[in-house]
Amino acid sequence: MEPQHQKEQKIPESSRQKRSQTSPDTIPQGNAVETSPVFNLENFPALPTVFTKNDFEVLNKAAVSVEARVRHHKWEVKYEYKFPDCFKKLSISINGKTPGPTIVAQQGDTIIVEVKNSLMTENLAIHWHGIRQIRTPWADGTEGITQCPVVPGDTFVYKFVVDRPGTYLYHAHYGMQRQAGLQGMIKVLVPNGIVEPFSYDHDRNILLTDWYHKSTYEQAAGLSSLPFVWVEEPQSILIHGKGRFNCSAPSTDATLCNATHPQCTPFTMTVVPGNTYRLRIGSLTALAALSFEIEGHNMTVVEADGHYVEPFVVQNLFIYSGETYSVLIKADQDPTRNYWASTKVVSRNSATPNGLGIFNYYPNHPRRRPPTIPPVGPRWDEVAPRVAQSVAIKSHKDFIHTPPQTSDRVIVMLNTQNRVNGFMRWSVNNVSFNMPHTPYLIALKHNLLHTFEQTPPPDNYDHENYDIFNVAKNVNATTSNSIYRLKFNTTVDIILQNANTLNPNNSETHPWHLHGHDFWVLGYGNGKFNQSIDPKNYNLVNPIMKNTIPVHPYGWTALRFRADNPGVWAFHCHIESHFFMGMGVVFEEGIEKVGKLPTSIMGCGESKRFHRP
Ligand SMILES: [Cu+2]
Repeated sequence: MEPQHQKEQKIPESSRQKRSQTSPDTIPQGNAVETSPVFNLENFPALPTVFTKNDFEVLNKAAVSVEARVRHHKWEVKYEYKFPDCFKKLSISINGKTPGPTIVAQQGDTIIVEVKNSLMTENLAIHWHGIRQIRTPWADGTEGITQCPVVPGDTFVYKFVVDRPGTYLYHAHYGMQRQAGLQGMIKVLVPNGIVEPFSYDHDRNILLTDWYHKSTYEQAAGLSSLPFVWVEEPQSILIHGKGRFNCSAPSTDATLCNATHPQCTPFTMTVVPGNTYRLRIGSLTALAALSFEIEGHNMTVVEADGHYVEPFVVQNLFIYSGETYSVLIKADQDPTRNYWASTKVVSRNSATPNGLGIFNYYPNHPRRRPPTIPPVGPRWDEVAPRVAQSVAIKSHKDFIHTPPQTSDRVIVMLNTQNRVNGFMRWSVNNVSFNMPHTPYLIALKHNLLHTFEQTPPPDNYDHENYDIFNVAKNVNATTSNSIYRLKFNTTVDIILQNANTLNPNNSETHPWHLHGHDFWVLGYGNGKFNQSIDPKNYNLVNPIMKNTIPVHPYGWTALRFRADNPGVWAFHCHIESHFFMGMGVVFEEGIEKVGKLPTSIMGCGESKRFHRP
């Protein structure tokens, strides 16, 4: 593939065309300091697979200037008491904010985040979710995989390029720290002069999360105890950090709940009648799959995980942890009132109340209660509409990245709940993942192969004899920290195969997230995947590319990716407790092509001897 940057030419600021026919909000600078306005094209990473000929043509036609900037952020991460749903809880903040500040950048920019760990007694690592980290695999922020944890008092500098426009996320990737609040969004805008395949007047973003009142430690201890203590359902759903717990509910400690605390005023999105809003929605729930809707308004889905979608209209959007979407919403209803924004837990029979916010038509008062009862949302136990929405997401016709038509390797991954020495675990092909002490990236680059198990995990399960519709005959699994080593530049298919849990008649939804890549979504199916029949029905024409995908109850999901990004990459269930209990794998590809590792990622396990402070 030819490098695209040689075709680009710079145009002076004054003659540059308006960035878009619409007027997306300008980039707020906040604490971002642009330190270098000059872009060195030589440093711009090559873009394997996902930058198509079509993209080159679009770029060339527009004679776009990719005058990338360096955006410098200084973050202090600490614990603070917060009342996001009126209930007092120690929460992790970034520069005082939970969720953290939204990173706004333009395609091609270099992001530098200087993270100071002021958590006092806790390590941290921050993952940039959806950013592929091409040529910077050490900046992926996955503790135990790409780096050692950042110890209290230390400052760690993440530096990476955002090479593609779209909506992305960031969050802690250390223990179960994410759900304590260390999370936020990344918005990458198109270069000047590029017109997106849809138009809007304003660009907004919201992060959906679920919220527990118990601490992460209490939960982690329970999950790894005998007898097992489940985390249960979350107390609240938060819309961009705002929710509302019923302080007068029985057994609520009144001294910890303050219904009039200013932090738990409802989330409000103010709109001007007649205008169209691009709403970027991300989910970083710890457990919940969600449905999101704006009462009385349709939403047109236009982006998923940084890729343009062939537009389709929904009343409610199903969104799984780790996913992002952009929807267009037109403020075209009766402007004399406000409307509900509502999020509901689906896929689990949850007692968590719907998360409510206000879709406020200017000039009505932003907190004026809508005159209607909030929408009840879809049934939690109806799988078909969720599968239908997954299937509906196809690549926009002008932005198709045609997938390789064949693959070199097929890995079928049976998702099961198991026991290991009596402890509750989740497994892939009967292997439950354990994290090593020396991060794989360092271990592989420095040939410390004795630091993790070398027998690779299996590429399949006993699909002839395993009954996915019932509790397994043998519920025991093994643990391992071994990894899948992929031949560089090969095409790999992954089939996620769901099954029954340890409870009869129960199969859960698992959102799987791949680091370092986007994958093509080839198809979904019910029941057991049939390797000789089902691949014939793969969508090899216009599949969407994503980085996070659900496997639905008792179903399978097929995806394909190119192992073309040198590094070591996690692929795991994005439910915090499931990954904690072993539901993940690790891929290595092209380790010999990885550049010299920065010593800042070292200092733990056997990498102690490489660390020079
Ligand atoms: Cu899961």
